[in-house]
Amino acid sequence: MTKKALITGITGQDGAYLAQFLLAKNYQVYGLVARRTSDSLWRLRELNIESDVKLFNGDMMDPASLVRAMEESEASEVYNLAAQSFVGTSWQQPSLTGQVTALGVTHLLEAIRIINPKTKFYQASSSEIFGLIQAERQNEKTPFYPRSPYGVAKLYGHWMTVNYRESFGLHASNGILFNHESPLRGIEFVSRKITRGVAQIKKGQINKLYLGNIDAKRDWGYAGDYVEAMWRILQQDKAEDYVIATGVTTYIRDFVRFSFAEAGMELTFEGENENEIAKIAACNNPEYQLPIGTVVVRVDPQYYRPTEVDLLIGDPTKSKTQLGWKPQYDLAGLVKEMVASDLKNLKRLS
Ligand code: NAP
Ligand code: G4F
Repeated sequence: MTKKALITGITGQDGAYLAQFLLAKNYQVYGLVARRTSDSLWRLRELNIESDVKLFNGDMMDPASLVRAMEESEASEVYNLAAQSFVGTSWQQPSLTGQVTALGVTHLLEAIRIINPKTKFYQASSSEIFGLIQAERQNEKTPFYPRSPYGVAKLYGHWMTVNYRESFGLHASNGILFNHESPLRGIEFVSRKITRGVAQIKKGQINKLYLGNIDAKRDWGYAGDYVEAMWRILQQDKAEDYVIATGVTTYIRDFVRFSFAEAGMELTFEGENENEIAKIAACNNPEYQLPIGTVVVRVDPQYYRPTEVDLLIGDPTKSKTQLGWKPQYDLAGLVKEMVASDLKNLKRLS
């Protein structure tokens, strides 16, 4: 019998890749889509799956719409990927972040209890809940210390998932995912801002890229690898929580360096913090007309956050041994694909 899955956040980076992955496994895929005045289906179109999924209008802040989506989809697996997911915005809209990213999880868990408590539930938890890290490498046993309203909201969703598993016996699991990127990443996140910036500089559309704290470190993987882990988590007999990460961490400044190098430009960094600039040190790509010494990156304190997560590095031992999951992409492969995509698709608006 065809399996049915409901994905909230299907229009986002992970939602689109997960829908593509499940369709390839012959699932019937349903998605919850919040009403927007601008086109939010571009990622589904990019992957050529827009007409293969069935979409319901709904919102994580509207519990009845979630009950209806559960009822109409008859899903046996629910992936809750919807969130106000940008950490920076969570200080400007902390209440909205709490409504969507935290309370939305409870609304969906309640919809599952009402319609079909046998439904398997995946919650998109986040390495942001480790925040001010309490262990050198973060795993499922590491204490949490979120550092942003987003991190706090995710921690609420995380614990509600655990609580509904323990209180009502739901098959409810958290995937504690570390940063994962792709050509479909939103342009506000630093990875895509950088790779798109490289393409814009090349085409002469901009001459400088302004960034915030480039001394932070992240454990970056490829989104396509991570959606497979989500599916594997729901195929387990017993619901549990899993860290999904590469186990490798990299400075933002090195992501910058690698991205420019991918396009044929070597950089040197000068100064510290707000005086920091990156200049072209060598340019082996004849398509670039920029002279050696041109400043292409400048640190702008407007992108600093009130509190920062300085370092994340996951320990994915449990997911490797229990789920048999391991990432296929390394950072070099990821950067290569993102830069190539941005050079090709610069006309695309997002
Ligand atoms: P994303 O691209 O920002 O996608 C977020 C999705 O949530 C979009 O489809 C968005 O719809 C939807 N959404 C926002 N507000 C909503 C609302 N009120 N009601 C219904 N839907 C709403 O995020 P992502 O990178 O794919 O991440 C997927 C999930 O994993 C998120 O929960 C994120 O917090 C979490 N996570 C991500 C990472 C990562 O590195 N990517 C790591 C750990 C955890 P619109 O398109 O219409 O705005
Ligand atoms: O790309 P970011 O905005 O991602 P962040 O804050 O790590 O959050 C992402 O990963 C989480 C998992 O750990 C997810 F839960 C969350 O939904 C999201 O997907 O920023 C990464 C780092 C930060 O330290 C930030 O301060 O890059 C630093 N950064 C430096 N300059 C910048 C910039 N971030 C952004 N967005 N823009 C800058 O100009």
